[in-house]
Amino acid sequence: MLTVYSEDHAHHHAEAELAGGRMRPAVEVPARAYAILERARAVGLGEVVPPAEHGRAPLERVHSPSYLSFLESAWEAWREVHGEGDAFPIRWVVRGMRQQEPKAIEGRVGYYAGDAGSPITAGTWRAARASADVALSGMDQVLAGRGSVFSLCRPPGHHASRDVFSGYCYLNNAAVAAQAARDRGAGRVAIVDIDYHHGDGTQTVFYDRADVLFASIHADPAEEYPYYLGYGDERGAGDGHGFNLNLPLAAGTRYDRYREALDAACAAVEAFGADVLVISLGADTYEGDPISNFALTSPDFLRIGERIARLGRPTLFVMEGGYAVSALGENVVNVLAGFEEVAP
Ligand code: Q9C
Ligand code: ZN
Repeated sequence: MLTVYSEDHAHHHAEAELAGGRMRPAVEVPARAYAILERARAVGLGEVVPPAEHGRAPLERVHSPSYLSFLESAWEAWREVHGEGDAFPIRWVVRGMRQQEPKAIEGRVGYYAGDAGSPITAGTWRAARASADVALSGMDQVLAGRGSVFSLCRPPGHHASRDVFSGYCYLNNAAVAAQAARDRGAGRVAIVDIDYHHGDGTQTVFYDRADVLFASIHADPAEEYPYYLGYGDERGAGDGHGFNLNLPLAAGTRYDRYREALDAACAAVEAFGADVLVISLGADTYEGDPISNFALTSPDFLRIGERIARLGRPTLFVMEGGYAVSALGENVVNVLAGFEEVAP
């Protein structure tokens, strides 16, 4: 399988995140991407190529121009006030407040932030743009007729919506790639999100649309981040009604139960008749993940890849979460290798 990868991810390297009431070492770190790349090379997964620059236009199909301008300028504006160091929100726009971007950087950060665990660093914009280019270049290859491509994105994207950064995500790589496929003539695009966390950003982007199906298997948001979206009764709105499928699962979920949810997501993709499939590939469902509570084993990831391949669709894998760095390469590449066993 072709892998698209950019070294530029390393420009996003936060020292710490606010978690559990204190600053803790960041878990979304450059070593994640290096581990995946190393494993892909070790098992001979296939060629690794850099992305092509796609510019701002495909980003503006998903994100608002004002949000993109904010992301591009936020760290510099923060540095002018607070000096070197990562930017974090400390104030949010909540119920009853004016939904409008203020002038001060502290107010701007809080206006666009979904949490305080997603620092904006000096190189975040550069890395996030490269990550979106990795997804877009992968989609170029899929649309050109490659059956499957792996976009080794970092930072991840599925918690970012039109104008919100959150959950270590700044630009929604999977949504940008799915939209690009639609814009270039793919009739129906399905996104299946197998990250441990609900893809709230992706769901929000496509919630009122019938041309992009979003199906997600994730930890029950009543118990787990992102808490405020991802429940089973969210089926889509307006024209999009029936084109959103959430499959929340309990803490401790093992593969026997996970497989049933994956079958349900795959059945939805079949019924929808997807021309192109985008997989938001998180491996934080692994039993050893430091911030998650499912119990999938490394061999289970082979089964996931095999099941996805049986859908028989042109497929773009877009990397999302997964924080057990020592097992991350094996788990991610197992999904891709399992896929190739069925669909070489
Ligand atoms: N102390 C993705 O997997 N915070 N994002 C968890 C842990 C947010 C995960 C707190 C987790 C976001 C792409
Ligand atoms: Zn996740």
